[in-house]
Order: sequence, then C-alpha cells, then structure tokens
Amino acid sequence: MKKFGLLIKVLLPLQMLAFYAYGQKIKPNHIQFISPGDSQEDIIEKAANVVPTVRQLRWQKLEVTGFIHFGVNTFTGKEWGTGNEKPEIFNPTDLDAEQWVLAAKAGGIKQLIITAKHHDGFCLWPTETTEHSVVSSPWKSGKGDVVKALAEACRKHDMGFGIYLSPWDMNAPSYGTEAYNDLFIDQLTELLTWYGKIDEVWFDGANGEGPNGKKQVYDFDRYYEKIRELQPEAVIAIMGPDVRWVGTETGYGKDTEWSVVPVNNLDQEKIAANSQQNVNVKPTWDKSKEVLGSRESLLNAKGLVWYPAETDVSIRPGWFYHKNQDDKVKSPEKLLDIYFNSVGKNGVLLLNLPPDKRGLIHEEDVKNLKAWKALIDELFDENLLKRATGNKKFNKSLVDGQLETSIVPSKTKEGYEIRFDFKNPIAFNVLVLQENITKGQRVENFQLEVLKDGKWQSVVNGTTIGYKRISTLQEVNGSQFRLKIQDSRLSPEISEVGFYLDKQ
Ligand code: FUL
Repeated sequence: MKKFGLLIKVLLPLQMLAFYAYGQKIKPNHIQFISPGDSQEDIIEKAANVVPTVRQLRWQKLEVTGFIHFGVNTFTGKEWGTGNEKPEIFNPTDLDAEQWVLAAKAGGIKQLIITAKHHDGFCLWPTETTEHSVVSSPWKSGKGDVVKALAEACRKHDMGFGIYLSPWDMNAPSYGTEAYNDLFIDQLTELLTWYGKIDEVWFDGANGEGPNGKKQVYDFDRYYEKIRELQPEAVIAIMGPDVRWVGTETGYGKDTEWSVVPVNNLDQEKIAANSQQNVNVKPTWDKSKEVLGSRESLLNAKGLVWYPAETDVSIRPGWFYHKNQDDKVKSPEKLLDIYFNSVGKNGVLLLNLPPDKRGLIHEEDVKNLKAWKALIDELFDENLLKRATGNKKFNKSLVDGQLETSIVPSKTKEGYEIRFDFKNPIAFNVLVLQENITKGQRVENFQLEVLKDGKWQSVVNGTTIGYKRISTLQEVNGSQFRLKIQDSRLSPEISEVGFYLDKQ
C-alpha cells in the first residue's frame, strides 16, 4: 500500500507535466488573446486551442445549406431593385413554401435562409415598420406572410431556418440617419420573435445610397446584441462574428482554409465588458488574401478567433429567378464539383434556389438537385476503409461517422502517421479526411501514400483539413497505405478517414 502511495506521488506530477507538455495548459476557447510576452510556441499552442462555439459547430455540421432569393426582383427581372418598385407587382400565383423545402431536402440541404428584405427594402413579412411589404401587395389580398410560410414548412420538415435582412435599404425614408438603426432593430425584433427558432442571421456587406442619397452607418454591435438576446443559438454570418464569407460567389473555396484566423481589431474595453464566451469579434482584413490564418499571420496578431468560411453560390447565374436562365441551371456534375470544393475545403456550402414568379422552385432546378443528391449518395455509399484489417494502429473511431471521436496518430521522426492494411487490394479515387475540430484545427499538411513494390509512393497531398477535406485523385490500387502528417499545430486529432470509389 505504501509503495502504491509512493508510486502515485511520483507518477502524478509526471503525468501532470506530460499533460501540460501536450498543450493542455491553454483552455480551449473560441477566442485566444495573445500577450506581448508570448513566444512562438505559446502562440501556436493557443492557435491549436481555438475551437468553435456550440452554435458554430452545429452550423458546420450542416455542411449544405440553402438560400431563397425572392421578392420584387423576381417580378421585375432585376438582380438589384431601386426601392421604387410598386408593391402591386409582387403577386406569385402558386406560392408553396413547402415545395421549396421539399426541393431543398431532395438536394440534401439542411437549412434555408430567406431574403426577408433585399436591398430594395420590400419586406416579405407583414412588418409594422413600413407599408412597403406584402401587406400592400395583391398576393393573398395583403394577408400573406412569406417568412411565416417558410418558417412553418421548415419546422414541419426538420429543416433549419434563417433570415437575410439587408442592412442596405433603398426604400426606407430614414436611411442615412440614426433613426434607421432603430427601424432596423425593430425589423430584426419582429423577425426574431414572430417565427420561432432562427438558426442563422445573414447580413450582406453592401452599403449603397438610400432614397435621400445618403449612406448609413450601420450599428452592427447593436444588431448583434439584439440577436444574441433574442436568438442566442443563431449564427450571425458574413457581416457578423460567427461565420465569414469565403471571398467568392463561385462555390469554390480555397485550397488552404483555416477556421482559426488572426484578429487585430480587438476592442479591449468591449471585450473586458463581455464574458469571453459571448464576445462578438468580427475580424477585418483584406478579403483578396489567398490564405488566412497562416503561421506568419498568427505570430503578429493580437488575438486568434474561430471564424469559419461559408461558400455561397447560386444554382443559376443570378441570385433571383430569371426565365431566360432556365437552361443555365447548374448540372448535377457541376454541383458535385462545387460540393467537393466547398464542403470538401473546410467550408459550409450555401446554395441559392430562387423561386420563380409562380412562387415555386422551377422543375429544372428540382431535377438537378435530386440528381446531385443521387450522385453524392452513390459515391459515399461505402467507405472502403471499413474493410481494413489486422493493423493495430487502425482505430475504428476513424470510420464511426462521429466527429467528436478522434485519435492522435502515431508519432514518427517526421511527424505523425496512421497505417491502413487490407487483406485484398482496394481501388479508390476519393479521399475524405476530417479533424475533430472540437479540439481545434491543427493539420498544416498531409500526404497519403501507397506501398508499391516495397516502396512508399505519394497518392495525394494537401495542406489544411479542418472540418472536412475531400481530395479527388487518379484511381489508386493497393493493400497498404499510410497517412502522414508532417506539420501540425500541436498533435493532430483525426476524426474520420474515408476511401471512396467514384464510378462515374
Ligand atoms: C450580395 C447581394 O448584393 C446579392 O444581391 C445577393 O443577395 C448576394 C447573396 O449577396 O452581396
């Protein structure tokens, strides 16, 4: 017993030392502050311990979300209105929000965001803040509510629901004065209290002139506070602190995509006034920069924050419906490529499906959505890695479909690695990797190799993984593979690995 006690006395401090040595002295949080005295190692350790908030994690796991652009532009054929549109033109003949939800669902979309108000200022709900809304339209004799119809259809079909409320308003007479910020808060309050749970609030960056030729200074901090108060679980996207724009509207994300980014515009007073958990920090930087979150950029930052990318694109050339684009709906193959390059590049895809003048998602769009989903389902039908046998280093948590179960690969001289051995050779051409981002995003580069004639040959390599990395490659055959991670911020936490064969 005495010996045992001694053992504990000796081992416990050693264990604790090891615990700290492995990067556990930093408490994981969605923001880490860098102190002037921090060494490079300290900063990297902090970067490895930046993690998503609960709302960011829920959003990331959705993978594919959808946009509904609908409003007066649907009837004028424009992409941007002027604010002078007559509400009488808004008159969908067969509006059916349930059809939108079912079409989106058939495409694998998990959440829909509606343009409750676009830049033209026309409101799709019976707001009390202006008459420039559905109330003044002939649709349902002014008794209709598009936001309500969609909110209810989403709830019925277990679809997340979000709102786009354009800060730029070309119709509001108060635009350009402080009174407009009050009006905007009132509009937000209606949307956030009348329709049940809101999962995402999407603010666009456009800031043009209003009806008086004036520009508005948006009081974003006040908007954020209101959203946190009324819908604390909603992510605030783009001009918001939870989700950032990937930087293009093509649907193609960056090859190196960090969700941990530097933040230099920290307002220390504001942060001190808030608890660290609730601080709303929206980093600012030059959007054209290729890579955000590189080691160099972290070393010079004031803080590091979890700020993941959303990749938005329309299924058609325009954001709003135009009849002459019916033959330009993106094909299922194009949508699959977009999926690889958005979800598969550590982003969330936001795919726009604009209803037509009837108030329906057009047949062509529905057809392509279904065919796209069929391609995805067929491709990811079998993870061939589940056939791997006999290697003690291969851990089943890598194929359990659970983001939160992960392993630290074996340490080698060159970094880390995981071996995969098969009794019979397999052939595949798509590699899927996921990091357990609840511990942080850590992998800086990876390489998959196959053993051929006694020699390891590279199959594919890449930089960041993050929530998900999909690599398409030349078909490879083999029975012994290894995943190598040469550079990472502390130890990598690999959650899922998938080998798939795309037969198309
Ligand atoms: C842009 C807007 O100006 C477009 O009309 C569209 O709503 C797109 C999603 O965001 O900035």
